[in-house]
Amino acid sequence: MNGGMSRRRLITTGLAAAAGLSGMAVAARLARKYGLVPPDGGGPYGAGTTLTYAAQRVLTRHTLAREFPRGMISKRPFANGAPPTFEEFTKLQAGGFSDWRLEVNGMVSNPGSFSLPDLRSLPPRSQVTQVVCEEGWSYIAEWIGTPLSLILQTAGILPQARFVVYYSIEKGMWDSLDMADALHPQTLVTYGFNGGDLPVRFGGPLRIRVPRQLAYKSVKYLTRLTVTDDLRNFGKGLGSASAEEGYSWCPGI
Ligand SMILES: Nc1nc2c(c(=O)[nH]1)N[C@H]1C(S)=C(S)[C@@H](COP(=O)(O)O)O[C@H]1N2
Ligand SMILES: [Mo]
Repeated sequence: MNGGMSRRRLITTGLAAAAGLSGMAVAARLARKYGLVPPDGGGPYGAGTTLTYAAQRVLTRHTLAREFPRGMISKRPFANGAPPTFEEFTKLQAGGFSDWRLEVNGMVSNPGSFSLPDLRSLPPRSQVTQVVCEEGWSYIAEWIGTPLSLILQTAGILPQARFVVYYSIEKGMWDSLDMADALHPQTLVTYGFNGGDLPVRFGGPLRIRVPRQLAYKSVKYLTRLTVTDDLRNFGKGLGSASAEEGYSWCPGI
C-alpha cells in the first residue's frame, strides 16, 4: 500500500490541471478540499497564496533546506536590529538568563515550561544553514539546539494539533508554523551559534530557526509556544504578525 503517494500524485495533478484549465480559483477550491489553505489565503491575493502554499506542501513537504560545510560559515554574520532594552529582558540578561523559560501550552497533555538547562538536556542537533532576509541579504552560520518536534513530543502534543504559534519576549513579535514545518527535522529551538552560546544580538538566549523559510519566521528571544488546531483566534487570524503587515505566512526559500 502506498496511499500517501498516490493521494499526493492525485492532488498534484489536480492542482496543476485546475490551475491550467480554469484559473487559480478552482485550484484554491481543490486546496480547500484537502485542507491546504494557509491562514493568509483570503483577500485579493488569496488564490495565488493558496496555490503556492498547497503546491509547496504537496511537492516539498519533506525536503530539506541546504546545509553547508563548516568552512562556508560567514566570517561576519549580520545581526539585524538591536537587542531589547526593556527591563523584563535586561533583568533576565543580568541574571545570565537563568530564569528564562520557554512556556508550552495549548493542545498538549503536559503544559509547562522548559528552562535553558532543561532544553540542553535533550539531544541536541547542530546544522549550518543560511539566514535569508526578505530584504535580500543573507549569512551562513551554525545553529545548535533542540528539534522543535522533540519539545512538542516531550510536552505531549495532541493528535488534533495543526499549528504551533510562537512568541518573542518582544511584544507583538509572533508567528506560527503548520505541522509540516513544526515537526520538520531542521526546525530547531536554538541556544547555540557557531560553537558557542547564542549571542543576544542573534536572538539569544533562545531563538527558533526555520531554515526552509525567510528569516522573519526565525523569531528571536523565544518565550512561548502555543499548540492549536485553529489560527483564527490569534491576532487577526492571519497566522503571524508579519502576515498582518502584508508579508507571506509561508515564505519558502
Ligand atoms: N524577536 C524578533 N525576531 C526577529 C526579528 C525582530 O525584529 N525581532 N527580525 C526578523 C527579521 S526581519 C530577520 S531578517 C531576522 C534577522 O536575523 P539576524 O539578526 O540573525 O540577522 O530576524 C527575524 N527575527
Ligand atoms: Mo528580515
